[in-house]
Amino acid sequence: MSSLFPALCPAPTGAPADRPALRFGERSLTYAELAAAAGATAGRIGGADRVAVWATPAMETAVAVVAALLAGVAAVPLNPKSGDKELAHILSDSAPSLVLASPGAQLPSALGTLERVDVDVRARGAVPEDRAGEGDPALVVYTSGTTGPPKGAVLPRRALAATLDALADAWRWTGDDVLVQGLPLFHVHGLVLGILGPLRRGGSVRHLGRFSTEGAARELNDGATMLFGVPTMYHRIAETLPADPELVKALSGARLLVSGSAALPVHDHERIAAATGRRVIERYGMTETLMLCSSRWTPPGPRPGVRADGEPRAGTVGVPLPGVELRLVEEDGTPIAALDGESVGEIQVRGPNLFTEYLNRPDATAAAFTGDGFFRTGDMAVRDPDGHVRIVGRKATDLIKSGGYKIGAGEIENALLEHPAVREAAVTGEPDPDLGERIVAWIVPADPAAPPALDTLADHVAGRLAPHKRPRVVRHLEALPRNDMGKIMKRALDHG
Ligand code: MCA
Ligand code: AMP
Repeated sequence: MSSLFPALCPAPTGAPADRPALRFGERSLTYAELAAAAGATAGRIGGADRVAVWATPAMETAVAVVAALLAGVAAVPLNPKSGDKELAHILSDSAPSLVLASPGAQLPSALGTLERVDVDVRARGAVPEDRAGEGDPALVVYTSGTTGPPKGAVLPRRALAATLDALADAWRWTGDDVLVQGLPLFHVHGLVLGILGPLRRGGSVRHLGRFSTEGAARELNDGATMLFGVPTMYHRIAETLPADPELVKALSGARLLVSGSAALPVHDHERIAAATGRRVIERYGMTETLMLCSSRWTPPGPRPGVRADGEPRAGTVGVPLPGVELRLVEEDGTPIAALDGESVGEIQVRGPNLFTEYLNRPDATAAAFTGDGFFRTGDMAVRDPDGHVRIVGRKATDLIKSGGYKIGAGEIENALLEHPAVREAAVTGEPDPDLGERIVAWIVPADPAAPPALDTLADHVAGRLAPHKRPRVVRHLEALPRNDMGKIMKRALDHG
């Protein structure tokens, strides 16, 4: 039996054979079909150390990752829109034995001579015996830091199981739930929570290919019970609700609406609650830690005697999930005991949900943990008297959250500096009603008479790194503000 996916066993141990597991557009797989298809692919990759997955928003990606997990092989999901520099880095760092892809997917030349295995979702094979240990790597997910190229967070199988079971407890998430989502499948939110989550519960997921308010409304009005999204998606929902009765009906009837990856603005939260009577549940996590906090879901309606602990409250991310040790610490490492809604400290966490290391980066791994094994999140928060965690900011101003993607200013600056029209570059984030933050490039042109245009720099960054890392605004300067040490003073850059 698969320890991660008991539902893939034949019934009665597993989910009913004909229960839908995955649906992407018109294509779907039942539990029996998924077990057979993933079993067949697992049989082709067994023995590999690590495999890359060309993570398009397609059925094959889900089957590929499940197959790797069944085979006990770590999977490295690749953003299919990665630019050449980013892709080259991830491939040389993670050194996969082969790449799993959808038949017909065009792979870039950066994948070079890597063996390609096409995933056949109609193939039939047996689920292999589960020989992997809970500490064995399940996924390597690349995440941006403030400087340099992205780092591969190695997530053990134990972390996946722990986080998904903790969420099941908090949300009463069961095999009866049908999730709809339109998230990318190369990050934790869309892949771990949004695909592996339903499969661990024996439930169903319908993936939209790409998010749209129409798609979410259609599925929620047709049997889906839960929606997962980033705040940008809920912002678009809030904007659309006043003119879309179908969307109002869809959200009003949903069991669970969950937002995460960045803070959901209170204004959007309140607009959705006012239009639908439903409160969006926020959960907080990181690639390295998986999920840390959430509001708890309780059935709607009067609940005399039920404590309000953990109920959704705009502006907070709820309470620590079962199994997660969470503390706030001051600059010097002193823990903050006060639940006063005022004392700000860095969130540090410990638990079975954590990653084990950054691949090939012992220095970065060591720096990320305290002596007593807590991971330093870099997020600053207060705790309310009832224990709710309220995130108030981040330690590093050089990390930007745009559309729910974490983006390091340093990697974009490095890419911009490789453009011949750029002499100096600094990157910041500024507030954006849709994206949360938008990327601003401050550029000292090589030739002041011919400063590079936004489109030129956006294409350059999209082609080198990834489209979501492209600047949305460019501002030209004669010089960057620097202190006596020559360090760029980003706070002096005027966002006016
Ligand atoms: C535009 N495009 C370009 C360029 N300009 N492509 C190349 N070069 C250019 N210069 C393309 C884009 O690729 C995209 O293509 C389309 O134009 C629109 O771009 P964009 O505006 O960026 O997209 P959007 O539709 O506005 O995207 C908003 C979004 C997206 C859907 C909310 O940001 C998104 O999916 N976010 C999810 C991020 C996420 O999952 N984060 C989780 C991280 P095309 O139309 O073909 O796509 S995990 C995490 O944070 C932790 C664990 C947690 O707590 O969850
Ligand atoms: P990533 O490294 O892409 O996994 O992003 C993790 C970061 O996203 C966290 O360190 C937080 O800064 C942010 N984040 C995730 N969920 C939330 C949330 N619900 N509210 C505020 N910030 C969040």
